[in-house]
Amino acid sequence: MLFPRLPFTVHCSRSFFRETRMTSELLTGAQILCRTLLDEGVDVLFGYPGGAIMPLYHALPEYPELRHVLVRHEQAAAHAADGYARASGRAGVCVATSGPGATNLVTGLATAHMDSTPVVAITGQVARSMMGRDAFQETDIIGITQPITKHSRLIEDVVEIEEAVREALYIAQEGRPGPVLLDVPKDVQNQRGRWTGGRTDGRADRGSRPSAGPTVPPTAFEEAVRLIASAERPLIMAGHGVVLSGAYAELRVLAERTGIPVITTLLGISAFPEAHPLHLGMPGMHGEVHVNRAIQQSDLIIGLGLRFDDRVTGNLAGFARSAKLIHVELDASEIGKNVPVTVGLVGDVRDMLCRLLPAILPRSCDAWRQEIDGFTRLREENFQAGLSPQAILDAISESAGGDCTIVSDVGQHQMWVAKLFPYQRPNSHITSGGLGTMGFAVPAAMGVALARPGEPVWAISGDGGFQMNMQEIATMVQEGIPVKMAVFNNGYLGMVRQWQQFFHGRRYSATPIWSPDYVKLAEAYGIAGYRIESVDELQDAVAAASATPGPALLEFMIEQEANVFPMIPPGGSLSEPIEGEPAIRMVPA
Ligand SMILES: Cc1ncc(C[n+]2csc(CCOP(=O)(O)OP(=O)(O)O)c2C)c(N)n1
Repeated sequence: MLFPRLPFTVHCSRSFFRETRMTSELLTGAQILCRTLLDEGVDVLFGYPGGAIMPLYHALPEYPELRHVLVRHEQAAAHAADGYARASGRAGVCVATSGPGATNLVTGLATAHMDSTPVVAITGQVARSMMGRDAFQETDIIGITQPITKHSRLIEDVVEIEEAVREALYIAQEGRPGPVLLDVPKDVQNQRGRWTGGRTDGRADRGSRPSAGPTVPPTAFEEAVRLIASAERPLIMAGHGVVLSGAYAELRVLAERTGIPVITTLLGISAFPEAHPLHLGMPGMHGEVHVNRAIQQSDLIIGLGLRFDDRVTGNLAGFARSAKLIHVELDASEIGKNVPVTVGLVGDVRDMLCRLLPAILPRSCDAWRQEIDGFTRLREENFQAGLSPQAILDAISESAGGDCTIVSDVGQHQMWVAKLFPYQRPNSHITSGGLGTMGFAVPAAMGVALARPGEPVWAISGDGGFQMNMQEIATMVQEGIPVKMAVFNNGYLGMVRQWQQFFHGRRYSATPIWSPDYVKLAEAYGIAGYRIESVDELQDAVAAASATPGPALLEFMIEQEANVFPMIPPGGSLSEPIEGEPAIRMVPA
């Protein structure tokens, strides 16, 4: 498919801009910003221009190696930077103007904060002389984002820029990653200064993730080894920290040497091969019954890089009451925050496993595994024969030879995607876990696609979440980003409808949702569009979309009132799963 030609490419001659760059001795703050980003290895910015960030946009054409992706909404810029970061392991960078541009980033920054993703946001600010006067498009974005950033900084003079950019990238990626915001007043972007080109701090290159945390006493390792050797019903719970530290091989060695079954949390999915005989599945609110039951009967949980949040534990008072806990976690403040620990190992998961593994002796857990095999395994059987999520996900996996990245949105489809897709490669499942941000999938998938060029990337959304950021199709067309977008259309805000069905007497208040004709929508954007209504059409449509070189949109007409089972009711214990619609009951206000 041909992408539309863009008029602006003919307006700027790159050689002209290069010349300007080489001859000027003193650079503007905006030029220093671009140079430093490049020097730190940044190759793509997701952004949207406006008054207070115009000097940066004026400088950008001089740095063609710094690709700028013009999104259609700043929220998408933050999610795209987040997706880029999750897929590459390196910070993603987004740019916005002051005021509404900056505030549009907020949801994306909160999403990155909750899921520990390294994102650097650069916002324009009104000129220093105008600050504090309620100037046009002035907003206190540092104040607004303070609770949802790891670090933020107002740059008050051009001399700070170079060091501030290096520091921002370092802080975003160092230790437990997170978002960082740099607010740059317009006149500082225009101020002239010198670019030193030197890494003054001697810190590690961009992309590395030095481990933090206090020294772990050897006795803690000894205790962990002893517990692992003697437990009768041990489990490994692998979280996002395994992905962030890249501890795939170490996790596998630990599991295979000991025979300990592995559970993967929503953000831990694809940290361990889905089809591995030791893989049990996902725990928590929508976790499989046998997984939650194993947790409840376990005598030792080895938690690797996870927070034990409420969606995983259910009611804390009833969580894994017979289990001791070894908690391996980079962020010391997570140890003991939700669940009492027996041994806390504070450090990067991979580093900690590398230190632990030499002392771990082979053992087996055959009796325990047989016991778990005997637990009920509930499948998604509430789907009538037809276009089930399983069939759709199998077709997608098959079309990519089992090797693609799935970026999911939030809702029922997210749970199906988490539980039913046969993930084969590490870090191939990307979703907004902590904040549960609808509208995440489409823009985040753009970032993933740029971080993994040439690899198949699918964004899977519900009809609600897709409509929150579907404007980004235009970005994909303009930039030639070949994401395949799947919409699971059930005509409802499905997950909320399910709660209404279960806990609000089937009062479907504001959950039926109308959709446009997605095939025509695709056509309007000049991309391939498919509506799939039956299983018979599935293989051909998915294969055709996969073979399309550019973006494609597929609408899957799924059953309208199917539910995600099993489900632990909010506030309930993991021991009390709902496996069908409960007797009608209302949630107290
Ligand atoms: C931005 C945002 N607004 C509201 C919610 C609350 N919420 C969670 S799931 C959901 C329904 C999602 O519906 P849809 O996108 O159609 O997916 P489905 O559940 O049908 O698969 C809603 C409204 C949210 N998570 N994020």
